[in-house]
Parts: sequence; structure tokens; C-alpha cells
Amino acid sequence: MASSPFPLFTALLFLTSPPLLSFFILEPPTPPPSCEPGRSWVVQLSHNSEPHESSLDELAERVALEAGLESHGQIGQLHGHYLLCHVAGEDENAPGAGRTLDAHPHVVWHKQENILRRSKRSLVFNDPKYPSQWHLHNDVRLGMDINVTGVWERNITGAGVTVVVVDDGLQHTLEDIQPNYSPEGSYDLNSNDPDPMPHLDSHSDNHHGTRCAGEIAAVPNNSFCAVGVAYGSKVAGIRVLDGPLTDSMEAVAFNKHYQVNDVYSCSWGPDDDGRTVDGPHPLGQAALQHGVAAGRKGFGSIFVVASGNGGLYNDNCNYDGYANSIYTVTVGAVDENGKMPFYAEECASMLAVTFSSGGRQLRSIVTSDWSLQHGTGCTEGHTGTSAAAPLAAGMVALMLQVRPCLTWRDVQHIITYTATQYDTDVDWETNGAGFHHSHKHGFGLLNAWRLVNTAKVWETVPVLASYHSPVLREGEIIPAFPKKLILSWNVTAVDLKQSGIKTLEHVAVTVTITHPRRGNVETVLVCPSGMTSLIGAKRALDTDTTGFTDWTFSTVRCWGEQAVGQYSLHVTDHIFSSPSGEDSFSLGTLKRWKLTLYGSEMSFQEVLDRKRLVEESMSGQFLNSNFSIPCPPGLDIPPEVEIPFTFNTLKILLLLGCFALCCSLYYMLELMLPHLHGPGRGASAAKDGQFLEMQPDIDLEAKTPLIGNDDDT
Ligand SMILES: [Ca+2]
Ligand SMILES: [Ca+2]
Ligand SMILES: [Ca+2]
Repeated sequence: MASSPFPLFTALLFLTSPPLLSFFILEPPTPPPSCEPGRSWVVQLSHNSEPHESSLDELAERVALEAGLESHGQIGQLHGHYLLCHVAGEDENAPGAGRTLDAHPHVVWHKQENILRRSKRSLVFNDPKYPSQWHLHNDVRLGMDINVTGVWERNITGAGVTVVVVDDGLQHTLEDIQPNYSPEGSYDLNSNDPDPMPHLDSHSDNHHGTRCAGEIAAVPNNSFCAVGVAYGSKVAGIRVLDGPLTDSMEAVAFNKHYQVNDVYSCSWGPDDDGRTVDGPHPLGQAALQHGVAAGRKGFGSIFVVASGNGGLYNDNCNYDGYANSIYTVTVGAVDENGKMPFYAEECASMLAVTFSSGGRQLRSIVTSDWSLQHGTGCTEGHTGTSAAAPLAAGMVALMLQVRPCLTWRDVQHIITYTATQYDTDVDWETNGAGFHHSHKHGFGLLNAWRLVNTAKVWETVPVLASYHSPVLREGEIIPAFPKKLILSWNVTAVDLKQSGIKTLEHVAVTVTITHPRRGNVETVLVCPSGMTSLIGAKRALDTDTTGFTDWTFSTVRCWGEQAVGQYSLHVTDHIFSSPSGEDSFSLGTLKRWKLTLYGSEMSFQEVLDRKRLVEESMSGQFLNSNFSIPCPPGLDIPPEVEIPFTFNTLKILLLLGCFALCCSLYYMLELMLPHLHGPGRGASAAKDGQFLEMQPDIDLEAKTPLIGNDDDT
């Protein structure tokens, strides 16, 4: 007795067809809310003193009929206001309608409508490669971009902020760079002159800095190439990578023009070969520390560093002292699918990730390029974490526009609070303060909208406080995996009272370990909350036999957690089998270690309150309004110490000095030779004497004009 569902289905279809619906609902069809373009009148009607025997709707019908128009009903929620349209086929310029409405006793006011010119607040750029800049607006994989267009629509483009690219030079004459170029923030440390123009090289390789600068501040709407993340900011260049680099050069670079440059974008680091343990040397470290203390009028230079491209070699950015430093914002990369690319490195000190290239089938970063040698001025092939760090630097510039007094720590906090979790396949862990972190992705994807909205409402965090444990001398053997050496240090409330730390930011561990094969050692830090950080990952290629000497690992994974409690270090030895088998006897020793906590007196409750405030700001309400938190004026920083003369001027000085010396010697010899009886002792005595007396004179003559020249340049 099963009946076919067909009759029921047909009946439903029949009943739900629009004409029938209107029949059953018994309502007249609503007229469309607009007329054809240019064929509408708006009228305001009133019953005047007449008794309200008819509704306004009926009155509108009547008035429309009298004027040769048809009523399309009340305009929105405006009582008494009606839209009347010309009947299809009739001339909208015929004068009849206007005259009738003029004279009509129930028409209070009327007007024939004009077409209003309104442009959408979405941005249109004429830059030919803008449509390909997926990292700015991904139309293929929605959401896989830095979410910046809404920020631009509110006129936040990095205005008033300068980002400096510390790299192999900057072709500032390029159309996409020149209008935003800051010569005041620029310098060339390779040639010691103020012009960071890249030099030609045998492989046409010195395009790197220009590409990074384009990502940050490429000029929009110039019909040329691309658009930068912070296209309203200024971009400077420090040329330092095109030649031998020394600790002192690095130190100069990190503080160069640090009252002009706000953000330092550094897309470079130690070798990513999976066997190097290196970072800034003493002067570089001191310059980073000085930069955050005195740069930007004391609010602190923002150092953005790339996490490194050693993924293929199992490298890890905890072995890169720039990435490990508490003074830097360490940025890793994800590809267009939001996945960690093959080249990227992971570490516990990574703050966040942003977009870059991936596998062959995935798109790379489109940006300006140098136009020298093989360069065309534009490229679709900028890759690696090198391309990620400048995007982050550009986003920081957007934050600094809305709140110029954000400190270097505020920027790190805001990144921590706003980065978003994407790839669910990786090792996300939520810490004791509710922040999610992965060694592969840091706190997650940088999101310009979230960063800028938070920056706008962010109150500066309390001053940095630190706690240092004593140096803990252990001398313990590191056992082979799965056994491990566990060392603990308890930080009491009394210990912390002195430092004032309540909640954590970075946690650092300095270790000295001897080991015949360094890459075997794996070190994990456990915070009081139980949050683990793999601060020292094993590395198959690291065969170094010297171990670690006072190497400092750091982690951001305990950010926001309460500082008090027991910290543990777990060290184990992953013995890699080698053909000779000798490694199976390779036992190392942990000689000493030290724990350093960084944080502030911010209470745990305040961390939670700030998290709530951040989410409340996401509607954009604070960006839209004139809302602002007052900024303190900043410190009076003494002017930069300029080197009186550069190596180049010294070289010229020396050459001129030598030339003058030779001339004088020749002249002297000519004068003296006729008076000498022989070429022996007398000549050399005279030579020595003249040399000593003449040198100051020659120097004085030569220096004066040269110093003058140098000052002029
Ligand atoms: Ca130069
Ligand atoms: Ca452009
Ligand atoms: Ca590396």
C-alpha cells in the first residue's frame, strides 16, 4: 500500500510557486523599492486639515495618478514620504508631473531624484600586479591573507612611520620606492656612505633588500608593479649584507638613525645549515638592547627578524640568537594554504607567522624588485621567511600609526593576544593563560585588522622586570633517550617580590653542555603551569664536538602565565647511529645552567581582562571613532654619535698623505743632494728626521678640505 511521494511533492511545488503564494497570503504584490534610473520622484504627503478618511498609502496612489506617475510605496521607515515613478514608456522629462505636484494641496515637498555618485570604500589600485598580491587579498583561498584591506579603508596605511630594511641595499630610485624613500633613515655600511643603492654582483643577486622594501611600502596607484602592506609609510635602507660583516657593523646597523627609523626589518641570520649555533655577538647584542631602550624616543626600536629557511636541514630557530633574543619579533612563514612550508624552521621563541611561498604549485610573494641587471622592477617570486618578516614589519607600521607610543614590548604583547590559530594539524598547545602556541606557527597568523584594532585600545604594559636564578652548577651526565636528566629550580613568591614579576613574557635558559656530538642533545623546559617548550631540538646534521657554552635558549610559550612556581629542565641524548658506531658511547654532561624570567607586575587577572578588551575592540568601533588614549611625549635621547670620517675618507686621506709625503721627500732630496758628500748615513738621518717632522703638517693640510667635503655630502 506504499503510495508514491510524487503527488505530495507536486502539490508542495504548486503551492510554493510565487503567484500562488501571493494568492494564498492574500497580499497585493509589493512594488519594487526603486524606479528605473532617473525616473523617480520623492514626495512628502500630508492630509492637511482633511479628515483621515483615507490612508497615506491611498493618498499616494491618488497623487501619483493625478501626476501621471505610479506610487512605489513609502520610502523605508520615513512616514509620509513616498517614491513615485514614471510609468514605463513615458517621457521622464515631460513637465506635467512636476507642475501637478507643485500645485497639489497634499504635497508638502517633492523632488525629482538625481543619480548620486558614491564610490565603495573598498580600494581600487591601478598597480598591474596588485591583483596577484594574494597575501593582501586572497580571492582564491578566502581568509588566507593578512586581512589588511579594512585597515586601509580606514585610512591607516603606516603614515608617519619609517621602516628600515637592513639588507643588501635598496634601489630607492625605483618607481615603487622613490616616493616613499627615507634618505634620513638610510645608510650604506658596506661602502660607508649615506646612499644604500645596491651594487651590481656577478649573479644579479643584490635584489633582496629592494624586494623586502616593496612588500612594506610599494607605492600604490602609480601604475607600476605592486602595493606595500604599509604603503603610506616611509622606507629606508641600510646596506650591510653586501660584503664582510663584523660585530661592530651589525651594532651600528641596529641603532642607525634610530630616532628616524621605527621598525628594523631583518630578513637574514646565521647559516641555516642545521649545524650552526650563532647569534648576535656582544656588540650586536648590546645594540639590540640599546635600541629597545633608546630607539623611538625610548619607546624602543622594533626589530623584526625572520625565523630562518633551514627547514630542509632540520634547523631550528632556537639555535639562532637573533630569533632567540627577547628584543626581536621572530616571524616564521606559512604558505598560501596556511601550512608550514618545507623550508621553514620551528622554535619555542617564534612569536607568529605570516604568508610566504610554499611548494611548487603554490604562489610566492609578489613585490617590487630592483631593475638593475636581470631585474625588471617587479617580481612574482619572492620566497622564504625573508618574505614573511617584511610583511610583519609593515603590519607593525600600521599599528604604530594608530598608536605611536606602543613600546617594543607592547608590540610583542599585541601579537601574542591577536594572532590566530589556523592549521589544526600542528602541535598547538594552550598555556596557563589561555594563549595557544605551536613551535611551527608561534601564536598563529598575524592579522592586520586584529593588530591595529588592538593597538588602538592598548594601554602600555608595566615596565620590564626580570628574575635571574643563580648559576646552577650540576656536572650531571646526560642519559640516553628515553631516560632524561631532570633539573628543577623553584621560584618562590619571595624571590619574585624583589623583581616585581607577576606574569611572564619570555623565559630564557642559559646552558653549558659538553657533548661529543651536539646535535644529539634535546632540551625541554617545563614552566610551573606544566607548559612544555622544546627549547633545544635535536639536529641530525649538527656534529659539533664542542657542545654549548653559555648558550641562551628562550621561549614565549609561557606568556601571560603566573611566574611563581617550579621550572624544570629535561635533557636527553638522542644517539644517532653513525657508520663507525662511535656515537653510541657519546655521553655529554650538563655543566651548568641558569634560569631567567622576563615579565612584569601585570597581574594574571589583568592578562585575562586585556584578552577580553582585545576581542571587544574587533568590531572596529574604536578605529571608526575619534577614540584615542593619550601618548606620553617620550624621552629626550641625545643625538646619535656620528663617526667623524668614514673608512672611505680615511683611505683618500691616507693616499693624499702618502702622495704629499713622496712629493716632499723628493723635493727635500733634490735640495739636499747637492750638499751631501755621500749617500750613506746622512741621507737616512735626514729622511727619518723629515718624516717625523712633516707628518703632522701634511695631515693638517689634507684633512681640512676632506672633512669639509664629508660634511657636505
Ligand atoms: Ca653606497
Ligand atoms: Ca605600485
Ligand atoms: Ca636557522
